[in-house]
Amino acid sequence: MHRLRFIDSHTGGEPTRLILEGFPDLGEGSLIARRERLLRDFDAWRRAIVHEPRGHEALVAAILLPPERPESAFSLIFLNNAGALGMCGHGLIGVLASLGFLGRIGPGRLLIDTPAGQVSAELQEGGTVRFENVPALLLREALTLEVPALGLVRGALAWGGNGFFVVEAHPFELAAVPPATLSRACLSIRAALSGGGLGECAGHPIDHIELVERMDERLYRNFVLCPGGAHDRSPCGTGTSALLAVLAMRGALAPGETIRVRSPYGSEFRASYRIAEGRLLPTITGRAHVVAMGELLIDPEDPFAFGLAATT
Ligand code: PYC
Repeated sequence: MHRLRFIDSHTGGEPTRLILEGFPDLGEGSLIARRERLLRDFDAWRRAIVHEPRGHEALVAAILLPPERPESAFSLIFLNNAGALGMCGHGLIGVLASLGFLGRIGPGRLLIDTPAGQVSAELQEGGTVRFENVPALLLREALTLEVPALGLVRGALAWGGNGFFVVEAHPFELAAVPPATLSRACLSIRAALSGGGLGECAGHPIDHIELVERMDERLYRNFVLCPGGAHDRSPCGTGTSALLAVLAMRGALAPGETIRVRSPYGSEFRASYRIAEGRLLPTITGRAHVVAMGELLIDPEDPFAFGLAATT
């Protein structure tokens, strides 16, 4: 029997499962090399953790690893139902709240390595976490796509630790449309994007679709479809970072100004950015709650030990 020690949290409704102990050794090398090794040699473990019967489509797992850089406290590799992420904002907030709950970290700024780069994060009162993300980038401005059954949608390709098509012109009032309808629309947008050869831009996979609606001058609502077909229950930290890059390049938000971004379930992140050495550095603040902890048991005799194939 394999045993994995875990702690679960949610950040504005989006779940994070932090794996503390028991994951197979990923060996030496960069975090990107270790993430590749994980997906090549230990993908069954990802499925065991994330998929049914232990997980579900929206779950993001974070594997806690030793730091890659000497000044960092630890490293994280984020896994979802489709593979691995570059960074995960809601996941990082969940990880810090969970480590705080366990007494393994206290208040104060920590540096953390992720495959997308080094981030800094600070645990505040009551599970609130503020982090400065990897640099966000606008990859392609003013992209208009013809999408079957939706018509023309317009947006921009941007990077916030993952690749996003940030769609600002679309036919939806986001709060009035059920998530299943928005998910179907995002799948059509993603198909049109890859059909147009835009599934990747400047070496970055564009595998998240983010519908955005401006509610007032400093408040946005979003809906993010993740690579495995689940939608983010939180306002999506990397998606909010990508949105900041779009707003900054358009001159719609100055450094230091704060916006709020609201998820389909009403949870919010606060977001702003600074410019350092020509790079746009997003700061995101959100809150997580711990919901469970214990051991995942993986019985090699169990036909579904490594996840239901139907959810892969
Ligand atoms: O918060 O960055 C995020 C995120 C990415 C995918 C799901 N959540």
